[in-house]
Amino acid sequence: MEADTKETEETSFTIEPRIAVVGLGGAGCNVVSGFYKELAPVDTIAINTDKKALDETAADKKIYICKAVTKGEGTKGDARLGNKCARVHEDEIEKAIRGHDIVFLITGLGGGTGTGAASVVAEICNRNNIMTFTIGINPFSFEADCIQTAREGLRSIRAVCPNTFVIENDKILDLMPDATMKEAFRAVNRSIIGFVDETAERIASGIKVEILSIQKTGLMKEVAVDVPEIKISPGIKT
Ligand SMILES: Nc1nc2c(ncn2[C@@H]2O[C@H](COP(=O)(O)OP(=O)(O)OP(=O)(O)O)[C@@H](O)[C@H]2O)c(=O)[nH]1
Ligand SMILES: [Mg+2]
Repeated sequence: MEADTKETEETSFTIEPRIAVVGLGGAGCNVVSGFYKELAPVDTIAINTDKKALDETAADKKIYICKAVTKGEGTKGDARLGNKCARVHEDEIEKAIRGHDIVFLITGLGGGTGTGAASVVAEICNRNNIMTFTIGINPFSFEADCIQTAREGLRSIRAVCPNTFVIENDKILDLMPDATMKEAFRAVNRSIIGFVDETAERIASGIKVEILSIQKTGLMKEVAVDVPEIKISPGIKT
C-alpha cells in the first residue's frame, strides 16, 4: 500500500521546459509577432537593428541593436555589420536568453541583420547549454542580390547550430502563384509557427518522459526527438 502511494507521487512529477522563440531581423521579428499574438506558451524575444520594424513587432522582450552604427535603419544587407551589432549587445542578449531550456532562432537569410546575428545568438545559447534550433528562411530566387549572403550566412549558422532547418520562400509561389509578397510571407510565417509549435511539443513531451523515467528508475533515458517536416499550406489569405 505504501509502495503504491510512492509510485503515484513519483510518476505525477513533471517539469515544463522553458521555451523562447527569438526573431532576428525583419523576417524573424515578423514570425515572433505571430507567436506573441497567438498567445503561444513561449517567451518571445525580438532582435533588430531597424528601430521602426522593432517598434512594430509584438514580443515579450525587444532588443534594439546598434543604434550608433545603423542609425536605426537596418544594415541594408550587410551581414558582417549584423554580426558586429549582435556582438556589441551580447550581454543584453545573453541576459534575455539565459534560463531557457529550448530556443528557436528564426531568421530571414540574405538580409544583413538576421543573417549576421544568428550565429552570435546561437553561440550564446551553446555556452548556456541550451538546446537550440535555427529556422532560416531562404529568399525568393528573384532576390538575386541576397543569394550569396544567404548561402554564406547559412554556412556560418550551421557551424554553430547543427539543428538548422531551411524553408524556401520560393515554395509558396507554386502553391499561391497569384499571392502578393505580403500574403506569401504570411503563409510561410504561419508554417514556421506550426513547425515550432509541433517540434516544441514533441521535445517537451520527450523531456517529461525522461524526467518520469529518472524518477522511476533512477536511470537516464535518451530523449529521441523526431523533428516534424515543415509544411507550407496556402489559403492563409485574411
Ligand atoms: N517568410 C518571410 N520571409 C521574409 C519576411 N520578411 C523578409 N523575408 C525574407 O527574408 C529575407 C531577409 O530579409 P530581412 O529579414 O528583412 O532582413 P534583415 O535581417 O532585417 O536584414 P537588414 O534589413 O538587411 O538589416 C528577404 O530577402 C526576404 O526574402 C517575412 O515576414 N516572412
Ligand atoms: Mg531589416
